[in-house]
Order: sequence, then C-alpha cells, then structure tokens
Amino acid sequence: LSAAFATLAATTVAASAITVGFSQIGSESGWRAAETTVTRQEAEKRGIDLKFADAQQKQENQIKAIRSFIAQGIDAILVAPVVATGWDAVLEEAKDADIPVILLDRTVDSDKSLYLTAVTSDLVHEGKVAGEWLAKDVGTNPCNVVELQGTTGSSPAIDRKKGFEEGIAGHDNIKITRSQTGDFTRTKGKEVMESFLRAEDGGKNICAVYAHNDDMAVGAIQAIKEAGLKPGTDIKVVSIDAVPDIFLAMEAGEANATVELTPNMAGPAFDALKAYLDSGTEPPKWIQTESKLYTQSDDPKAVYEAKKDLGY
Ligand code: GZL
Repeated sequence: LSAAFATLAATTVAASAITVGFSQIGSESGWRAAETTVTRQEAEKRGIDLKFADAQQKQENQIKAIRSFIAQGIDAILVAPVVATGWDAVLEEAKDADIPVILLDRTVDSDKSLYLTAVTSDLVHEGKVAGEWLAKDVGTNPCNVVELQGTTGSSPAIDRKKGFEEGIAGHDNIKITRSQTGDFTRTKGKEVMESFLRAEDGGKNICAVYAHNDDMAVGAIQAIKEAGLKPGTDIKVVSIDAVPDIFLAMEAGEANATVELTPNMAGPAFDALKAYLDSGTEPPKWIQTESKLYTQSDDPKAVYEAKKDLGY
C-alpha cells in the first residue's frame, strides 16, 4: 500500500511544476558564479521553480536555508556543501520530511542514505592530473611547490590535495614546501602567495604554485608579477576549474595548465530528480562529471572566447 501511495505521490508531484530549493555556498569564485547561472538556466529549461539562497560561504546559513526550504514544504533541495562535516541533523530533518536532497560539486561525510545523489567531478583525479602535468613538465629537475588550498574542510580541498600528492608520488625531485588555504578566492590567493614569496627569499627557489582553483591562481599570478618574477616561466602555475580568465593568463604565458570542472552540475541533478519523482527510480549515489586538462598548447584564446559568455 505504501509503495502505491509513494507512486501516487510521485505521480502527483510530477504532474505539476516542482519547486526546488538551492542552498548555494556563495560567489567566492568565477566558477561558483557560473554554476549559479547554469543552475538557473537548467531550472528554467525544465519549468522548475527554483528558490535560491546564498550562504556567503557560511555553513550555518546553509543549514538555516535548508530548514526554511523544509518548512516551505518544497519538492527537493540542492545543496553545494561548503564543508564536508556537520550535515547529519539537517539531512535527517529533510529525510523525515520526505524531501530528497542532491549534493552539487562537493560531498559530505554523512551517511549516503541521507541524500539522493551527489553530482561532482572526481576531485582526487583532478589533483592527480595537475600533479602529473607538473611532474612531466619539470622532468628530473628539483622543484619546490607552494600550494594554495581550497576552503579548509571542504571535500575539494581535501581531495585535490590528496590527488596532487598522488600525481607527484615517486618524483622525489618535486616537494610541496608550503601549503595554506586561500579559501578559493582571488584576494586570499594573492595574500597567501605574497606571504610564500616573502618567506622564500622573494620566490627565487619556488618552482611552481599549485592552486586548488583558478581564482586563487589568478591572485597568485598578480603577487608573482608584483614580486618582479615571471609567472608561467620563473614560477609555473597549475590550477583547476578552467574559468575564462585562466585562459587569458595562459595566452599571456602567465599560467601553464588547468583541469576543467563543468559548471553544469544541475542538469544531471534535475534529470535524476525527475526520474526519482516520476517513477521512484533511485539514482547512483555519485553522478560523476568529466575533467579535462588544458595547457598553453590548447589554443587558450579560442577557449576563452568559447567560455567568456557562460556566466563566470
Ligand atoms: C569544486 C568546487 C570548487 C571550485 C571553486 O567542485 O566546489 O568551489 O573548484 C569553488 O572554484 O569555490
């Protein structure tokens, strides 16, 4: 009987336009802004009524927003979780209210039964691709790397660090000598890179900077130039996201490599949600998006032109 009711409920919901709440982290990076743009477009395409909440990068604001969505009795919740821990209680409340939750671009440590699916890239793989690129680029030359980590405690910061270390494993000539969070922002990325340059005798023995996202890399590029060094040659720059501005830097020879992260996590999320609401189809717990390495030899000007109007 309960199965019949579930199907009836799902069918009823599917018949009318659905309302989805989106707890977005904020707008800390160009990539995040693009994800918001694309999510609104994907909702529009499907006639989904999207309720948007910007948390200014604070977990407590995300939890408040999710509770408000639950109180409004909406049909589903998207959340890009700023950090990986501290979600059990609010996810339990959503489950008790029979409101499916889908994670976008970051994961949480909570039990997988507490969310419908997570739409993310393979964050470890991204870091590994970045590490492998640097290993290939430097060969057997000694290379001291400074690392700009993403938001402390976020799954991308944890996984991209892990992946990069896997990528350089076995290359004892490559060492991460300094590593600190730049919180995924250009401003913090620049500030932390300035402190690295000061601490490393003006940057003479820094061979490369690995930034967990392009926005911190762009900030680091600014700091390197202001220190009188040439980013892209004196200090190699490798990062992740593939936002338009990193391709402008590549065109100028100031950045070397980036690993693409699609801003369209919502399309696959909405498709999985529809199958679930229409016919109770349980999606896999992870829907993986593709990653692609871009370097200076991939016509950065053309890539910039193709990406510049996508809402970054
Ligand atoms: C990664 C995503 C990260 C982006 C950053 O999946 O969570 O958050 O790489 C953004 O640009 O801040």
